[in-house]
Amino acid sequence: MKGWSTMKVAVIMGSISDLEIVRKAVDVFKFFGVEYEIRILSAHRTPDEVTEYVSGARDSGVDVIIGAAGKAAHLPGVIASKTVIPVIGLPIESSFMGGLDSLLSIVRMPAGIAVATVGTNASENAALLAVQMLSLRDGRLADRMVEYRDNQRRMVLKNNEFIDL
Ligand code: RP5
Repeated sequence: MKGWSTMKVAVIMGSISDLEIVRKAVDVFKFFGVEYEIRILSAHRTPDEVTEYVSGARDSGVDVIIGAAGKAAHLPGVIASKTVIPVIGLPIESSFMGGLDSLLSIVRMPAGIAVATVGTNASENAALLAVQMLSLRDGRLADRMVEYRDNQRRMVLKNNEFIDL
C-alpha cells in the first residue's frame, strides 16, 4: 500500500486471530497516508520465516515494526533481537486476566534489547507511535499529527455541550 510518505511501517502479527485488532492500526496508517506492509508470522510456529523477514526489513525500507502477539507473546522480543529497527510491541488480549500474560511477555524485556510496549489491544496507539517515529524525519507527517491532536482536543471539548446532568 503506497502513501505519500516514502517511509514504511511493517506490522507482524503472530496469528490470523490477531487480525481484527491489527485492522485498527491499518486505519491509522491509511488516515495518515503512511505506507505499510502486513505479515502473519509466528515466533513459535514459523521462527525461520520471522528471522528471514526481519533480517531483510532494513533493505526493504522498513523504518518501524509493530509486533502484535498474544498469550506467550514472544514475537516482538524476537523481532527486536534480530534488527535495530525500532519495535513496538502490541499485546493482544487473551482469555487469561484480560491479556496480562501477553502484556507481561512483551513488556518484560531483558536489558539490551528494547521493545516499546503499548496497552493490550491498543493498536491505534501502536500505530500513532509508529507514525510519530516516522514524523521525526517527515515534517508533513508531523504537521498532520498536530492536526490530528487538535481535532481530538476539539472533539473532547465539544462533548461538554452534551452533558445533561
Ligand atoms: C499468539 O498466540 C498469537 O499472536 C495469538 O494472539 C495467540 C493465539 O494464536 P492462535 O492459537 O489463535 O493462532 O501466537
